[in-house]
Amino acid sequence: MNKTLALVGNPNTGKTSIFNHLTGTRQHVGNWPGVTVEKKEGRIKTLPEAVLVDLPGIYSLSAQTLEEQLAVTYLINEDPHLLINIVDASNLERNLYLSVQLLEMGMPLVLCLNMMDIAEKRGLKIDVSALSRTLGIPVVPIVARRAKGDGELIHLLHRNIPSPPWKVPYSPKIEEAIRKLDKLMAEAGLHLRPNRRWLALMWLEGNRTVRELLCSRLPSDLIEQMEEVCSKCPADLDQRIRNARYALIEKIVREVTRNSRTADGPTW
Ligand code: GDP
Ligand code: K
Ligand code: MG
Repeated sequence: MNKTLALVGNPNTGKTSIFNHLTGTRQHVGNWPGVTVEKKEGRIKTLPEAVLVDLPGIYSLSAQTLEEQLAVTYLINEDPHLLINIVDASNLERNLYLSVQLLEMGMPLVLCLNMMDIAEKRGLKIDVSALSRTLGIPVVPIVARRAKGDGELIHLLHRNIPSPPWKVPYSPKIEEAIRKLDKLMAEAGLHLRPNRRWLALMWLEGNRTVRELLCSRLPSDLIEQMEEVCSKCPADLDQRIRNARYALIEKIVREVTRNSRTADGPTW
């Protein structure tokens, strides 16, 4: 059986560089359905049963841009076996926003810390094992431009990666809204691969792709009840959800990074 692996990350983090290293000439370039955004698929030499997909570059799963919509639709419908999240190590905080959303989605995930050469040049030290422990997933440092770290990544891809239970702590009001939405979806017998907590969050954030999906799967009276939950929430709800994620990310970044030039952060 084919195993699908998907490369996901912000634009210009090295996804296509890694894709090219891993697949060589064993690749096929087409378009995503209905649009002229390039879709690359390929096979990894030492993992012939796997199909590697290079997803469009995105900053979040909010489904505002075409690329985000394509990626979210892909993640929900194609149900890849493993996500390889390519992260720009020199821009950790911004990149981790997507990582946190992917962790909330609950799919098996490995994190590739790319651009380690740039991070080093800037004097940025990242405690890779601490980051791995905090996120609960494997983290591999690489330099895609020089094909450094490919071996460790391929080694990881042979392993069975579990999806860790992962939660961002939100305020009591948001948690209550999530609980209500979760209950409504559970009562309707909704079973989708992304967990209901993630679907609830995306609903609260006004994610268009998730909205279309749920509206097509659930009866209209239930959709009305789900809308009612939103209408009782503060108007800046999506901002509050973002802020909670960023607060957690800031804390993680403080704990796992140190700048040798400014000597801030922990020493190890
Ligand atoms: P994508 O947009 O995520 O597919 O990123 P690309 O693979 O197209 O890479 C974007 C740019 O970053 C290219 O110029 C790459 O050569 C460069 N790049 C990729 N990986 C590294 C790396 O580890 N270090 C450095 N310095 N540059 C890199
Ligand atoms: K690019
Ligand atoms: Mg690319």
